[in-house]
Amino acid sequence: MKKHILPKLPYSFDALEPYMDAKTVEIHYSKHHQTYVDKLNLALEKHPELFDKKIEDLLAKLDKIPEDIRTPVRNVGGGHANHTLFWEILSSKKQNCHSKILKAIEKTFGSFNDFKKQFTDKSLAFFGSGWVWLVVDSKTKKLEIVCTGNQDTPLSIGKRPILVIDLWEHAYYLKYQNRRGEFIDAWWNLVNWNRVEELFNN
Ligand code: MN3
Repeated sequence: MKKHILPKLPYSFDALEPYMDAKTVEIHYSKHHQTYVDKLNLALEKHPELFDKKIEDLLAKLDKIPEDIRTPVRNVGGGHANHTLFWEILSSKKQNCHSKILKAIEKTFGSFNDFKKQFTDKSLAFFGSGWVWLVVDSKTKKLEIVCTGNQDTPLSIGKRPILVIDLWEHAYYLKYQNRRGEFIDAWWNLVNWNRVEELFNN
């Protein structure tokens, strides 16, 4: 039986300053994300055979999860997987989008700036708590921008996420309060395009 653990943050709490402040990163990672991991482990104790499966595989087939823990797996399991990707695709080193992912973005959205505008507009317009994603559709292999509420993940609808922004207020409220637009603009400076490229090529 292998319990889920909080993945190591690939940078220090203050590495994303000034765009994302150290206190927000610390609380978001060591409190919010940790709680999702703990609650997921607690739920899986009722069906310990599921500890052998990867979280992505559990979320991809929610209908196969026993009914008594399906909702917690969806909510806190989603919270764990979503935050894992969220941290992974951020970097303290400013990077430009390049290589194959840039070509694919240009092919789908016209230009990088058109993609950035669409992604930003959807993030601004999104109501409530949730996530905006760049995904690869498992069947068509095409890029798409997808929004999900709460802790839902595109994995559950057959789409593979490669970029994501967390639009829950806990992701930005300490520094930006109600100014979600400023947070989204700042977030673009942190995207780890090298990692997004790797995820795209996988
Ligand atoms: Mn969050």
